Amino acid sequence: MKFVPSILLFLFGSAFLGLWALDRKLRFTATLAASFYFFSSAMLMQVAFIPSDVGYNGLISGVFYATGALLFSEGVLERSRHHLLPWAAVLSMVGIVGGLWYFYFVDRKLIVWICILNLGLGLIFLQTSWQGRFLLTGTKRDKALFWLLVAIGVHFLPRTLLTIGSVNPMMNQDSLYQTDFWQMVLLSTSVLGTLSGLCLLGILVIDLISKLRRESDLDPLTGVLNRRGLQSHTDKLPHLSTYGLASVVAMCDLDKFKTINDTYGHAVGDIVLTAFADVVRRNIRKEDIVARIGGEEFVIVFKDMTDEQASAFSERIRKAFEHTSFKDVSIIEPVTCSFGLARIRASESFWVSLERADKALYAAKHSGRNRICTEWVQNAMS
Ligand code: GH3
Ligand code: MG
Ligand code: MG
Repeated sequence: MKFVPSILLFLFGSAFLGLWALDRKLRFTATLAASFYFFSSAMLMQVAFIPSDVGYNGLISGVFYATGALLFSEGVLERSRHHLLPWAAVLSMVGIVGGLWYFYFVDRKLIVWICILNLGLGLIFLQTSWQGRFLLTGTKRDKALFWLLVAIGVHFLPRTLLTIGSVNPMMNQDSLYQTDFWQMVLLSTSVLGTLSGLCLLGILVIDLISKLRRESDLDPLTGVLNRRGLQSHTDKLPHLSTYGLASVVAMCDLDKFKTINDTYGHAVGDIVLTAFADVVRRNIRKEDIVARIGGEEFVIVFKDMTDEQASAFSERIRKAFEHTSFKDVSIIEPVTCSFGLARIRASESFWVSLERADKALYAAKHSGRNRICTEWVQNAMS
């Protein structure tokens, strides 16, 4: 029975390691795995009396607890691309190890020894939550992580006070390890360890699922939305904005793209596609939507725009692309694109509006390419 907490913590460590194996880019899951392994080993040392010398047992398990707490904190911050302050980490480690050593080997004071370990660990978590207070402005998962850090940090304080009332200062470590009080400490640590592990694991699994969902909405070549992503974004599109304007959809197609592929190769074609997506991204607003829905076919949704504004934005993209030079490849003739624009009508689905934009694009292709045709003015401008 007494090994259950170590085993549970070990299993959580292995679960985090498994998550890391699934996605090596999530380095913080490896940090969290290491943290749980350190906690598990520290508990194992205490319940199995390894090493058997009480002073060294306390000292080494204390170092392991502190390392576990620092790795836990680093893992939580690393998830949001932040890091522990190095001086705070070094200071807490030196403070805890120095204190445990001094109050056992030099001036043996059991209560001070226990306070140093508990308060030291509590302070590591509280300092991390202070450093991670930006989590409070994040998602629900970020907030849950913040409060988890606070709860773990705060729980050490009453535990320390309780220790002072319950432990006889004259007692040595040997008899302390035999008391019901110590068993209670071990039990509460394992309950908290299990709850934290479950909470973290839940958060990380949801993180992973939402990352996969986001990635499945993106085109891997250009990084803009794919057809599926466009569908989910346009499902939420309001028909009329707060300004009373509707949105305009542009269907864009690269001109004579097959010739580029045939002359320079498919790899160069890919560079051109990526460059086009970059030009679009640079020339639209952040509320607009861009997606690649076919080989060299892109859709742009200009939100809340008048016909003239949408035409002007499209014209800006057309001109910018015409003058683009491509990274690491020399293409002799300018590569151009054509646009077909249609207004998104409240009475019809987005895809019907897109068909009308496609018709306008067809007109642009037939009237010479490298131009914009709109459903409202069927003649070309270039
Ligand atoms: P138009 O001006 O009439 O649009 O002529 P086009 O040659 O651009 O039109 P077409 O639709 O005949 O050619 C599209 C080409 O796009 C054919 C295909 O080889 C190429 N293509 C489709 N997907 C990709 C891709 O992912 N990468 C590259 N490099 N080429 C692609
Ligand atoms: Mg084309
Ligand atoms: Mg095409």
